[in-house]
Amino acid sequence: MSEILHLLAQCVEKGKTDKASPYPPDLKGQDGADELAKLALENGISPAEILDNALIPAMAIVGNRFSRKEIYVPQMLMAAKAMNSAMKHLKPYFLSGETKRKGKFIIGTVSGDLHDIGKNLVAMMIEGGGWEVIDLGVDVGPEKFLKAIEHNPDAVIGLSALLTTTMENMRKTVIAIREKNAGSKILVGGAPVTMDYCEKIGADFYSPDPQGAVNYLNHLV
Ligand code: B1M
Repeated sequence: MSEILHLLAQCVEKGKTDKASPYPPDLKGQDGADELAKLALENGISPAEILDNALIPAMAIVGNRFSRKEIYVPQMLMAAKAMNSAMKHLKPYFLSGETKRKGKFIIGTVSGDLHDIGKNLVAMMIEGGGWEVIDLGVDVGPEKFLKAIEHNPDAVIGLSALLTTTMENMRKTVIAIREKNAGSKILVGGAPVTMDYCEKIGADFYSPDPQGAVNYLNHLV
């Protein structure tokens, strides 16, 4: 791997967004993900190579550390922030269609539920895993999911719920999606959700954490 990609991966792993960022202290004053992604493109490294050989593997390392409880939400958010500062240089290439992504992922927190911290982490990790993410936000009713699926029929759907009371809305959303789009793949998650519940409501997969969600999506392509 080129030295630039190696340094870029290290910045994402450690959450170093740009040169001005004082975090982490051991990289203070050094280029961050922002400058290194720009430098990589200037050196002729393709956006796909930057994504596949630096950003995705670095985010996978971060996701696995989070799953093993070796790091916590703040470190993961810093890593995602660093990845986003690199992604802003790559996005124009993906949006122009010059570079392909693995697929589309529609995510939202189900209706009645305003919790979005976990949902945002999942969205960031999946975007970091090379997918285009369509984030519908919080308190998303079945109709809004169906509209998004209508525009993106091949997308994988992700439902998040943090309240025992809104788990019922997750079930209703799965039923509504199944009625209109029987073939859609539906991933569910959130603190009160379990694999048992996932099976009971007819969703395809449950992941307790973002990395499991990324692994599931990757196994579909
Ligand atoms: Co609320 N809240 N909250 N809350 N809140 C909980 C969830 C609660 C457990 C606190 C408690 O009582 N101990 C409790 C739920 C009890 C229950 O039903 N079992 C609760 C309650 C009761 C409420 C209110 C009803 C309180 C009230 O008003 N009386 C109210 C409801 C509002 C509503 O949604 N309609 C409410 C409001 C709020 C705030 C707005 C103040 C705020 C949310 C801010 C926000 O999200 N922007 C809030 C918060 C912050 C929490 C706690 C403290 C933290 C949740 C969180 O962000 N965790 C929470 C208690 C706790 O967990 N300690 C609590 C960190 C986050 C990274 O974890 O979201 O679990 P989590 O996501 C994980 C995994 O679950 C997974 O990956 C993430 C990373 O590992 N995951 C997925 C999540 N979605 C996934 C989707 C996937 C795959 C994996 O695939 C699609």
